[in-house]
Amino acid sequence: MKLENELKLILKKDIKEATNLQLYNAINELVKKKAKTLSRCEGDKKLYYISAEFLIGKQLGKNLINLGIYDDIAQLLENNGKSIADVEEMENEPSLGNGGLGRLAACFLDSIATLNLSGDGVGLNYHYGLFRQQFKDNKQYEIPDEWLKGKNMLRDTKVSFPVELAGKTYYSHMYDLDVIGYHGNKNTLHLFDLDTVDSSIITDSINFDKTDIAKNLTLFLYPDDSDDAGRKLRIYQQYFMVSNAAQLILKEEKEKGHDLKDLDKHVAIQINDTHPSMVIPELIRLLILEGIPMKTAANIVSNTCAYTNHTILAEALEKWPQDYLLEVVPQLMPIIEGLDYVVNVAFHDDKELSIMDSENRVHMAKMDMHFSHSINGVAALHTEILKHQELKPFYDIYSDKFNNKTNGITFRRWIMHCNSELAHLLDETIGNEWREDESKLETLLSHYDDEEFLGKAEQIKYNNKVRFAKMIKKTQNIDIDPNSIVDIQVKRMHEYKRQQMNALWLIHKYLSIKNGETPARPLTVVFGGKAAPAYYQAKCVIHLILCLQELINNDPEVSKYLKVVMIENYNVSKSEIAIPAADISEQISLASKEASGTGNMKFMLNGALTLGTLDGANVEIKDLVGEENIYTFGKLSDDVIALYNTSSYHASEYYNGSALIKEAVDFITSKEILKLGDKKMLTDLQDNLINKDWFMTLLDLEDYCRVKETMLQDYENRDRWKRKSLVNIAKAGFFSSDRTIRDYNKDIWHLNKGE
Ligand code: 26V
Repeated sequence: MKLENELKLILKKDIKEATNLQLYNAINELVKKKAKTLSRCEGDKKLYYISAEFLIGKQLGKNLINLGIYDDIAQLLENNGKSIADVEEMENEPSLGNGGLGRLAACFLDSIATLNLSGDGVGLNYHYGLFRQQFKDNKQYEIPDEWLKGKNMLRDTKVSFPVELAGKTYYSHMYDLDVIGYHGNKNTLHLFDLDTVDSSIITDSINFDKTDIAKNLTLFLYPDDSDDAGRKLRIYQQYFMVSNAAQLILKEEKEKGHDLKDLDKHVAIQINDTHPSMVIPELIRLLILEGIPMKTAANIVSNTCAYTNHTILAEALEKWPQDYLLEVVPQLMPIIEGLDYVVNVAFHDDKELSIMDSENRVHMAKMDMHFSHSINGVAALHTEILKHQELKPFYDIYSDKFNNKTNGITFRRWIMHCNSELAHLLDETIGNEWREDESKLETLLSHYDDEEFLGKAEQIKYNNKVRFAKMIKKTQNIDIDPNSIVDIQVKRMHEYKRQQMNALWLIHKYLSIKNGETPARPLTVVFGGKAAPAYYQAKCVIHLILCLQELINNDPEVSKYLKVVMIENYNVSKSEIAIPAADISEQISLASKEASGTGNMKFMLNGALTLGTLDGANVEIKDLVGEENIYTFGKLSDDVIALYNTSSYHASEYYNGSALIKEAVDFITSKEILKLGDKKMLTDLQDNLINKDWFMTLLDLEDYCRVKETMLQDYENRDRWKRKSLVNIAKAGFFSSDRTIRDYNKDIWHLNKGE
């Protein structure tokens, strides 16, 4: 049947007559109908990717692309006076993740299905995803984001498992989401939920009774873990997730008639950071209940499970107090103690290797490393730091288990959907094979001097700036000039990511314009990102940026040349509008601290040039594009690690030793800023920079200012800049998550025999 007729049949009216919401619901039904006809991805082995976060973003556009009908539907709507973008806007955004880790899981599911590998995701169906961020008085406020209201893509299933929490049995409810591969078959994302969850326990903002498990278990994504009740709830959530996962896996294995002793031959489990680590003792426990001896069970599980580390920040490595585990999951403690005993016997009570420490805390990552067959970092530098620094004692005993899997992004969302104009220009220029085979992007290099391509790409960048400017005008009523250079730093707010360094540069720039040094071309500096509700320092940085936004945009002398935008409630959909508009991609973390970054890859693919430290995957970007097509600055990771090891970094020396630094830091509490902001927050931020500065902002500030200035000057050589941009696009193929997933499969999962 023709698409038009199919759609009308569901709509029961003319497309012209339908509202955008009716169209959204109808097209959504059409997607579900088409997904039903797809085959499941099959293989010799099945992967279960367990993750507490799947930051899947809006589904409609991506599904239409993967079904190969996006352009047809867009045309059909246009012929009827409607716009696909307006219809896509009707979908509630599922914010089931915090940032990079959750978004990576979503990109991976897309690639696993696209490569026709059999692999399902397993996670939780949070009723409220990450909070919605609102700005008032130049501060962040958090409000609940009820993404499940209205129609959505979830499929109700009858599947339910009993899960024991603190001695009480709860019955789960599984919801499924189709994961449609690009021009391919489908897998499933299983999200577990509890029917008794009740949003009436929310008091104000995102606060709620953290002790009422029946009502709060899957209510929110990672509730604030700054107090004990919050931390305990995280254990409840994690166990609920992995117990369901383990039961689902064993059920499917039994249904296939497989012997559970052969689990590792039929199943691969990827543990996404330590949040799902309890799947190891839980599976062992269930196998023991099936009559398999503990030692054999532990071996089977080790051969099945693989662990991915996503951070070297010590505070982010989970350690659970034994008391909490005894209270919430008493059935697991004997298993964990047994595993700890095995480790202690094998390694002669070496405390560095023990799962339990002297304060009776259970180190989840250590359990993962002992009882899985693969340990991977997420970028080359990150894996090296894990091997030789953070996890060295484990690398010494398990060197064979360590491997690197540099992150990637799905090109379906991060160019085909968010920048369809550029995608079509690529088709026109190098053919459309790059859509199935990312390595073909490199053929764009032969168009290095192709003025027609360069001109068209420049025009598309301009169009994307216009689209971005419209969004900012509509949502925040700020005017930005599409002829300006657009410089963007979007990511979670964290001191190690150093948004504060960019803000200090902004002050420096503001003061120099005030001083009569006017730039050659206007500049728009864009920030976006949420701070964890309990993360005070990050909130102070947001506060400073919002004060600067108010000061600079309202200064008639300066705003001709410089505009500041802090995007409110930055999320996946807003990133899809922002990233294609960028000229400059800010990736300025303190070297050694950003495990990989994935935003850096999205900007590169969309033709922005990176301004960054040699951290995470920036190192690999540099290796691919060459020194002349990236702007790097700052101390190297080895220097930074040495500074930490010798405690020899003192921010005050940098503050006192540089007029530029002193002037910028002092301005944080200038009368101009204090007029707009909260004295305590601004003073605390300033004090912290001068007296603590744990993530060494002042160390790199001068070099950052120098290189950023060079970059802005270089922008004026348009011919060269456009070519640099071309090289970035051409070399981005390596960062396709299809490549990453092929590597996981080849080295870790082996989902098909002979592969
Ligand atoms: C978690 C926490 C939790 C408590 C306190 C501070 C803190 C700091 C960082 C984190 C992040 C945990 C893991 C994570 O999201 N890592 C990100 O994973 C991305 C995908 O691999 C990677 O690109 C990012 O560089 C990495 O930060």
